[in-house]
Amino acid sequence: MILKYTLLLISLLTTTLWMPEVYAEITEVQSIQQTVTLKLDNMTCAMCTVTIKKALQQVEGVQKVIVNYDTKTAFIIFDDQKTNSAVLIKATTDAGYPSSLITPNSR
Ligand SMILES: [Cu+2]
Repeated sequence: MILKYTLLLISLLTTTLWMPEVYAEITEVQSIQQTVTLKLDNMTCAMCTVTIKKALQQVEGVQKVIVNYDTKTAFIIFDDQKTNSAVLIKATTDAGYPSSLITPNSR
C-alpha cells in the first residue's frame, strides 16, 4: 500500500513539475517567430553546414536552423524579439561564411 501511494505521489509530483515547462513551451511558440533564408558563401564541403548550423544556433533567439549544402542556403526560424537577420548574417560571417538575405519574411 505504501509503495502504491509513493508511486501515486511521484506521478503527481512529476506532473506538477512538468507543467511550467509545458507552459513555457507554449509561450515560446506564441512569441513572434520570424523566418529568414540566407545565401551563404564559402561553403566548400558538407562539414561547412555543421559549422554554420552551430554558429547560428549559438545566437540567442534562434529556434531552428536548416542548412542546405546543395543550395548553399540556411533557413532559420527565430524569435524576432531577441534577434534579427543582421545578427544572423554577422554570426555566419564571423564563422567564416559571409551571407546575404534571400527572403526577409516567410510567405
Ligand atoms: Cu567545409
